[in-house]
Amino acid sequence: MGVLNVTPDSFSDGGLYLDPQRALERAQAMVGEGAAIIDVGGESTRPGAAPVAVEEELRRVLPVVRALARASPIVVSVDTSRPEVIERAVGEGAAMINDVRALQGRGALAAVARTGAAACLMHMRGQPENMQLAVRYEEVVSEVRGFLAARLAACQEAGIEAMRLCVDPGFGFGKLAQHNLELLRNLGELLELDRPVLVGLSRKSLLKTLTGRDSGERLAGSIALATAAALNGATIIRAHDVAATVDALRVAAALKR
Ligand code: 9MG
Repeated sequence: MGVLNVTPDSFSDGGLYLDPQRALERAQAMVGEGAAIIDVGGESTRPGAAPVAVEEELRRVLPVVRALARASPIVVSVDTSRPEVIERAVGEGAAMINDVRALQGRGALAAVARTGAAACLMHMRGQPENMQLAVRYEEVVSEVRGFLAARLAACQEAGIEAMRLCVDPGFGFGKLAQHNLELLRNLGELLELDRPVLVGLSRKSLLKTLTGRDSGERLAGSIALATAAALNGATIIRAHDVAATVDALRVAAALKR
C-alpha cells in the first residue's frame, strides 16, 4: 500500500502532492514500483494534527481518487473517518476505506455497509490531537486484539462481511516505543482474528527513538520494520518508499516459503 498524502501538513510528505496532477504522477510511479493499493489521505493523522473541515477534505481527495480510479486498475483506498467522504470517494471509484478510527465515528459503519467498500480497522488510543499524552496499557497486545475483535463484531452487526475487512494495530497511534515493539514482536497474535493484518511503520517516530534519525533519513529503519512485520504475519504494508519495500517483501516472502 503506497502512501499518497494530499495534505499541507503530513509529517514526511506534507505539501508535496496537493496538486492533483502531481498526486496522480506520484501514484502512478508507486504503482510502477509494485504498489497494489494507493492510500489517498486528505487529513493528516500525525500526532498533534488539527482536524480539517469535511468540505476541504473532499476538495483535496476527490479529484485524485477520480483521476486515479480512471487511470489505473489498482485498488484506490481513502484514509478517512467521515461518512460524506466515504460515500463520495466510493462513488468516484475508491474500493477501500482506511479508517484510523476503526469506523467508530458518526455514520462511518453505515456508510461502509451501504457502499460495499472494503475497510481497514485500525487501533488508536485517543485522537491525533492528544494520542501521545499519558499513554498507558496494562497488556498492550491483548488490549489491541480485544479492541479489533470488538470492531469486527460491530462491522458484522452493521452488515459488513468479514471478508471485506482487515485489521491494523496502529503503530504510533497512542503508543510509546515499548508498546510498538511489543506489538511488532507479537503481531502473530492478531492473526487469531482471522483477518489480514495491515501495518504502517514507514518513517514513523519509533525510528527516531531507535536510530535517532529524522523522517527523511529513515529508509533503512523502515525497511527493517517492514521486513520484521512481514515475517511476523503482516500481509499489507503501508509505505512511502514503495520500490525498496517491495524488494524487502520479496525477500521476506522467499524466507517464509
Ligand atoms: C493513515 N495512517 C497513518 N499511519 C497509519 C497506519 O499505521 N495504519 C493505517 N491503517 N493508516 C495509517
